Amino acid sequence: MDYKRVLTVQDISCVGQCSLTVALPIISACGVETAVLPSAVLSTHTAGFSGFTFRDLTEDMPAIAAHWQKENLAFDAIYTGYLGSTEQIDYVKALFDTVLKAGGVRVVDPAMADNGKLYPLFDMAYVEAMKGLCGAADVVVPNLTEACFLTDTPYTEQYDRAYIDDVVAKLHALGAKTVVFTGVSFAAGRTGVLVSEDGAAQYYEHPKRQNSCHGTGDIYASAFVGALVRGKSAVDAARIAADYTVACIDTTAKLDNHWYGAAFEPVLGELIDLLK
Ligand code: PXL
Repeated sequence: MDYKRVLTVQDISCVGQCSLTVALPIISACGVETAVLPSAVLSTHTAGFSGFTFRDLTEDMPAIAAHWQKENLAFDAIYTGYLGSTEQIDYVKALFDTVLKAGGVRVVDPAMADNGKLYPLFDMAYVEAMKGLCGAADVVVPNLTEACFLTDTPYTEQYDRAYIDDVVAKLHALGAKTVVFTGVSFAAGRTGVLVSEDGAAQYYEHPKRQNSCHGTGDIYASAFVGALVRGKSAVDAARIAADYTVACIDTTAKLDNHWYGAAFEPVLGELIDLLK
């Protein structure tokens, strides 16, 4: 039986339906063993709650990695998301060299910004370090804001295909082999994902929902990783993740006042079906 093991490195937001509380169930539902390395522990995510706690786990990382090496533990893929510090990025890069199996895949979601702005705890030093991590990745999964920060491109919501192609070329120039660019919209009411690899780009368009939910970037990247590790191509995994994310947004729209995240659990069965 083909049974793969992924390591995901991102924070635990205890409440908020993002990062590890999303990645662990989604990748597991894809039939893939999911090991975790928490980058930080927060009482909630940082988008909309105030007064959240934050414990940076950078100091624990070298000993955890050393133990895994001693135990000869290795992973078929490493997927990174929201990290706890700029210093931590070097430890994460080292994991690519020490605990990734030969031929294993490195997926970096530079989860640090949205809607033209960095998330509250990040600064430009973090952006600079994230450029290096993206350069070491096989696949990067940025949204438009993250892609702009990573490529020093002015952020705008009024753009054309030439603007997107230029940003994609700059992301490849950082070193990323495959770019899975989310939330790319060329027409009102439509959005989509552009996958660029091996010199060719494919665009998968789907309806843009009125309700935007927090945490959909993490849902998307987690479903993408699960599908990729299950053997789908990057383009097919990008489509599956998009269809699943839209289903999560639609499920959330039926709820009253569920503002802090997306209800991804009721439609996990749809993701499993999409993988068949
Ligand atoms: O969804 C990305 C994310 C992850 N983790 C934390 C966050 C956010 C976005 O705001 O605050 C702690």
